[in-house]
Amino acid sequence: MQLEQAAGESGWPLEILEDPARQGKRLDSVAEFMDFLRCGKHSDGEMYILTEGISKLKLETSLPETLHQACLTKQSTVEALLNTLDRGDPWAGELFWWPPGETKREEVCGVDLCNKLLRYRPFAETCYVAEMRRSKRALHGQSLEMTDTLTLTDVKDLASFRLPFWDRGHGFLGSAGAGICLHVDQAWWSNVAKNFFGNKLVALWGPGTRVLDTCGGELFRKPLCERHLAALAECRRVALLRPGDVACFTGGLPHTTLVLGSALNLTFYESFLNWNCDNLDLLLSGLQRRVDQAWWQNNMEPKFVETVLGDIVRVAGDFIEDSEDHEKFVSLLRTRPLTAARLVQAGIQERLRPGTAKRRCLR
Ligand SMILES: O=C(O)CCC(=O)C(=O)O
Ligand SMILES: [Fe+2]
Repeated sequence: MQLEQAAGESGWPLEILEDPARQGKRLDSVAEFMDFLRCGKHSDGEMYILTEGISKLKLETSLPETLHQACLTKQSTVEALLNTLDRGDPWAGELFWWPPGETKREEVCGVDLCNKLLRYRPFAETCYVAEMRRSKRALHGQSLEMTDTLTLTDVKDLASFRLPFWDRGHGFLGSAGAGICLHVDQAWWSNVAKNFFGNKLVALWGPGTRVLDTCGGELFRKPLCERHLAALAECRRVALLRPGDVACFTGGLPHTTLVLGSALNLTFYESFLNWNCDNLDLLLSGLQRRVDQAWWQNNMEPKFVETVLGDIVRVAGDFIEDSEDHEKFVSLLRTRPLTAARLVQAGIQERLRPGTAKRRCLR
């Protein structure tokens, strides 16, 4: 898809989509992209895109075969998934839809994804399936981790380095006019977006933006109102993800997406924290937010915070790289007052005491 067509279908101004100063940085090199994942600064709103990343990273066969086929052959999100779901292996996921002319989403209630899709089937409104995953965690084939991901291999398996936190993540499926409403993630970590099929616009705002106050929880779809146009005029990065692209940007800054074109769009996200202290600082500041805010800016529940911090502390404390960056990372983790208190609560602070970590070289 060309940018002219994307502008026409979305209502996002062509001059913004084409603006060289706002382009996500397109790369051809896997090594450069992996370097951005491993230690790049994401907290300032940078976005990198690996063109044809799915094939370059050899992820073409990482989807369940039924889902892969259904995305290529079915016209609608509901039919594609109903065709895919196996009743013996239930999947979970949120099912959102938008009443005509509305930018705020409604949700189909329930737990079982198949049941929600069956109830939604008679309706013709645009819908989006978010956070698609297995209902129960299972042993991962390659790593022997317990995970609810649906993908068979991830960028995580291909990386030659270890990161403080790396979740295999979830999938998003929708057709033209669906997408994720403007939000920041519940945890301000980084994301790697694997755009398997279809076209999707992504906009990302920079630090200090007030865009959540004016447009939080809204989908930027045609016809765009003045508020949305004004918001887009201030975005830091914008990208049209085409089939096979892989992108990396933080979920700790406001972002929104919109599916375009006639094909179904399927994107899987992995979430991670790398060794860059600015990204750790962003994640830790996000953990200080309240937990009673609207969904588009809410913090994660304390029990999840403890799991995430626990993972970070375990990796950062046990796996020592002899580098200044790593020293700084551990020291920031140890000394941030609020984090330190939560580490004590979770009973894991002693893992970060100087001198207790095993000294082991990463490379
Ligand atoms: O719609 C998408 O691809 C983005 C999903 C997303 O930002 C999220 O779930 O946090
Ligand atoms: Fe997000």
